[in-house]
Amino acid sequence: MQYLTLISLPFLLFTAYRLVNWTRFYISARAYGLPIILLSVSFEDAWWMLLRPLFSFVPSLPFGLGDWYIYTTMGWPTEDLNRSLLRYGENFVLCSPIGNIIVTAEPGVVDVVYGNGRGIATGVKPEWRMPESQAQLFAFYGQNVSSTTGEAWKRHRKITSSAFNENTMRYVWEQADLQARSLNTDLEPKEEYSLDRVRSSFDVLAMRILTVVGFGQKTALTDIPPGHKESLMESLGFILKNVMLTLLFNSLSAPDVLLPTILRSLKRSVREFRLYMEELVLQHMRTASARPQGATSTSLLEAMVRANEAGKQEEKASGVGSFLSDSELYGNIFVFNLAGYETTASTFTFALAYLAAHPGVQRWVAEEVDEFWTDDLHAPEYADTYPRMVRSLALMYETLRLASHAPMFVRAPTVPAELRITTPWGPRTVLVGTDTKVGFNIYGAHLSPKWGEDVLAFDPRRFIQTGAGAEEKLVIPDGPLYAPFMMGPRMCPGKKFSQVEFVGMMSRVMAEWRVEPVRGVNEEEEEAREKLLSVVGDKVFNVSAHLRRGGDAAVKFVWRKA
Ligand code: HEM
Ligand SMILES: *[C@@H]1O[C@H](CO)[C@@H](O)[C@H](O)[C@H]1NC(C)=O
Ligand SMILES: *[C@@H]1O[C@H](CO)[C@@H](O)[C@H](O)[C@H]1NC(C)=O
Ligand SMILES: *[C@@H]1O[C@H](CO)[C@@H](O)[C@H](O)[C@H]1NC(C)=O
Ligand SMILES: CC(=O)N[C@H]1CO[C@H](CO)[C@@H](O)[C@@H]1O
Repeated sequence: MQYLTLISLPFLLFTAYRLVNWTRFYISARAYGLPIILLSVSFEDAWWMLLRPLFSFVPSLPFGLGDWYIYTTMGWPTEDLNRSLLRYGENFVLCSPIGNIIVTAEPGVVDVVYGNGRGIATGVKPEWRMPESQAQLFAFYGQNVSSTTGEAWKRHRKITSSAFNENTMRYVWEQADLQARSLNTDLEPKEEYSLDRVRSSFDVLAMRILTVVGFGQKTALTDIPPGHKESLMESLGFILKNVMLTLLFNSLSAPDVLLPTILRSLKRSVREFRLYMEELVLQHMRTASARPQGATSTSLLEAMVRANEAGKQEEKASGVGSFLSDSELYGNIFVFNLAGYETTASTFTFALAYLAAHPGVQRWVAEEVDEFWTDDLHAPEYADTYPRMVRSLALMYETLRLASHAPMFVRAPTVPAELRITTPWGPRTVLVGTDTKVGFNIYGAHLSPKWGEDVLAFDPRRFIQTGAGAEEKLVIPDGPLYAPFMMGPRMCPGKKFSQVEFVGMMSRVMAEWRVEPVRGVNEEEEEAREKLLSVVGDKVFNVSAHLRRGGDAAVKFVWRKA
């Protein structure tokens, strides 16, 4: 009996402490005048994230007893879709023992919090920052543009922005076409491709594009040079495929023999990739000083190293200049790969599935492609063509509206901030303390009735405006909020990179292939489309948006030139 007490004492203390916290946060949540969802655990509880899968039965409990479960993961909007928006409105509070999160899909609120930090505060201008805990997730190979906040972040952003220039974009464009052309020999026209298989094919292509543009074509990505055990592509591929494991376990210092095989391989890949980055940065630093000032860079890495060297010179000359340390450079290269890999490949898979289910839209996109993609062996010129591919880009916009990749990103004010917010009882101004966070319900915004009657339909044409001379322009409709790359100073720096990649790759695929749903025995075309759409609609967040049942529906590729 006494032993039992001893064992349960820490547990009781922990529970009591949490209850005190929870009560305190509930009282402050009441002051907001918003609907409150009580959560006994939060996705910020690391221990809960390990236990969570064991509780997957909870949502099926009767009487809505399990409704809270969905909100205990950072990627909840991906599964929730329009539900919370319709049930609680554009703003509500998630109240847990860790703290309060005001969840919003209200355009004005998102604009203040994520946009530019305007807000009527108490004398000091509040800045809405990403909390350290979320930022530090990315600080894996060294601090970097997504792991830092405040002044340090500005220094990172300045150097990294220099990498995403028009010269790089042309490189992305050509690589996207080249990689998509490799499908001409890889795809088997008679075969069925499950959506899972489509995803892994495009994962490979997206990774090739990222590594070639990231490190430069002259680097042999698949060779194993002396001193290495894996190729650059192998080590990076392994890390990215197991990114969650990497983030969680890389710092584990147990001897290798004690680790399970997967963690041992992971440690090896992490070591290898670091070595590659060290070598490449060194190599680029040497060439940076040798090459003339105006010469164009041939990779993201080279562009960053050169901006960095220029920053160092400035520092020497005038005492002020911003540059990054070597480890910070690695950190940024790694985060480009991390942030750019799954997002683009996944968007591509969703887009192809939607096109297969909507042959009319597919013909409409192909019409535009056929006008420009007339050469079997080369992409048309980037600068002339890319801005005119508005239908392909609208296809990407619509795909990202229905299948966004962002989890609930949060921000917290640096000083208590007043926020004008709409409650079920009308608009009011609330004071948001520094221990409260605001999170963006991206699916709520993208699937809001503000988009109109056809909000749930897949229709890229909603982003196209036709002018008097029949010229088409990409326009985001007025009224609803659309922000798949977020907004404001911290918005995705890879936005254009991914758009150019998507349009380049999609255009080549559409120029050569038609994609159709696979029909089961005795299945009507309409049934096959419905089935495809129901599989595409069932998403779950796991680093990016994934299909829960991607093996249950398939497409086939029909060679258009046959
Ligand atoms: C469909 C493709 C993509 C989508 C939907 C997407 C979306 C996003 C979103 C929502 C964020 C968070 C912004 C915030 O916290 O406010 C982000 C950050 C970021 N993205 Fe992307 N992204 C995509 C592709 C890419 C690509 C291709 C790259 C690089 C080549 C990239 C690099 C980054 C980086 C470095 C950050 C962190 C920036 C910072 O914290 O300052 N992304 N992205
Ligand atoms: C109680 O709240 C504080 C924040 O005010 C938080 O740092 C702490 O982790 C919470 N305690 C527990 C047990 O969750
Ligand atoms: C919300 O989404 C569901 C399916 O996800 C749909 O059936 C329903 O009509 C939507 N409601 C509104 C108001 O858009
Ligand atoms: C997320 O993906 C990883 C690797 O792709 C997989 O091992 C893991 O089981 C997935 N997690 C969930 C919750 O689906
Ligand atoms: C400004 C900053 O945070 N710099 C860090 C960069 O990363 C290295 C290694 O992780 C740290 O030692 C620096 O402090």
